[in-house]
Amino acid sequence: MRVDRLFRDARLATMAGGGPNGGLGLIEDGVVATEGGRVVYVGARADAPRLDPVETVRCEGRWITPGLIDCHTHLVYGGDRAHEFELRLKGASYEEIARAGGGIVSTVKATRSAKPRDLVDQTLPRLDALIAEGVTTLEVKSGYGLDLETEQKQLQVARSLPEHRDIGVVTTFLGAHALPPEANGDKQAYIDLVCHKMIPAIARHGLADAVDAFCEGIAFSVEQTAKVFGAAKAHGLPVKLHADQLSNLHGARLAADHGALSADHLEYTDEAGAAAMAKTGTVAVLLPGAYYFIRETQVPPVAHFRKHGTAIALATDSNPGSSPLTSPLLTMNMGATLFRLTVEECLLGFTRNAARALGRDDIGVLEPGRRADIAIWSVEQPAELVYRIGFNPLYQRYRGA
Ligand code: DI6
Ligand code: FE
Repeated sequence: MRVDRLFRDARLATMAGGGPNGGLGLIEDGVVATEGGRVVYVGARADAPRLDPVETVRCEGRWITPGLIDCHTHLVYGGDRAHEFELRLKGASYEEIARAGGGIVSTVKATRSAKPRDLVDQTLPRLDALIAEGVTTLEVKSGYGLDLETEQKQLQVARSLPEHRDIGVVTTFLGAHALPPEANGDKQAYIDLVCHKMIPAIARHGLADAVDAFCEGIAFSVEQTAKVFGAAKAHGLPVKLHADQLSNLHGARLAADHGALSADHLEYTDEAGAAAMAKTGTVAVLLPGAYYFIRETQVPPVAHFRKHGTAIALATDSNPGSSPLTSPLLTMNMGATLFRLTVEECLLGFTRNAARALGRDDIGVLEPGRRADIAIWSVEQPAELVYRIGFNPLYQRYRGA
């Protein structure tokens, strides 16, 4: 069989098979053959058909995984919040900072005033950090515009990133992230704007692959979130949710009831929420970077996810306020150390289950027919990808067509 590229002398973690949170699909002395940007063969060298490659990549015993998928980021925004971080370290409270014009509103201001080109320039170093650790697809949320024009600008910038780097981008509209200052505290009116003006326009222009909301005391209620989900569905867009991050508003159940692709954060989710998610196949996206950075102490209910078979994914949640993190490898280490996830759960969380959280069945697993998105690692065993802190063993990264 003639193929574009043959990866040989490799050890493979294909991520195929197993239950919702198990099954790395390990193959010793494996090969991967790709043609037209897709995987055409993956398996043991001994079982492979005769392959006639244009290019051969000798992996010298290194490990191959699918390219990593960061399924929850807020990567595109203006400005930064380092100064606010300094103030917090000196004892300022979140409220004091917000009253002094800081917090999420300062990022909204900086994002509104940035030209698209400036946003691209500010985003690329963060994107490069992800790419350097093997990321081949990422999700980017809006939510720092909070008006139609800026939300569209954020999504357009996110959609343009593949013009600058070899990366796959999935976009999510997060208009219901926070209340903009001009709403003068009227959450209901702002949610009406999101539902009746923003979602229809964003759907019409094809700018988002999904719709997300922040359901929380400091953000939007269950009823307001349900309205956003209704509008998303009316425009054919799947939904996701920032749920139960700071308190249990039963966001996990709400997400499951709406057939959401994922519910994310979930520190305060209860067993009923975890069970409801398992039933609808809603993925639990855990974000240890935010847990760490805001010094949360409530751990997400991992035992309940395991018991009910709720698929677990992991992501950086890269954002300027609660998770200024651009390292999937450190995120996996945090998932293991802080949430006691297993090595399998961490690796599946950045591959197969991350793909599910984005509703994608063409990435996240190495198997025939899927995209040839591949990361090659200079490690002796997959556990090293989770075990090390601040060390990057990526050898090569490939993206299919
Ligand atoms: N949850 C968070 O932790 C961030 N957004 C969200 O929905 C906070 C974002 C920020 O402070 O900029
Ligand atoms: Fe987030």
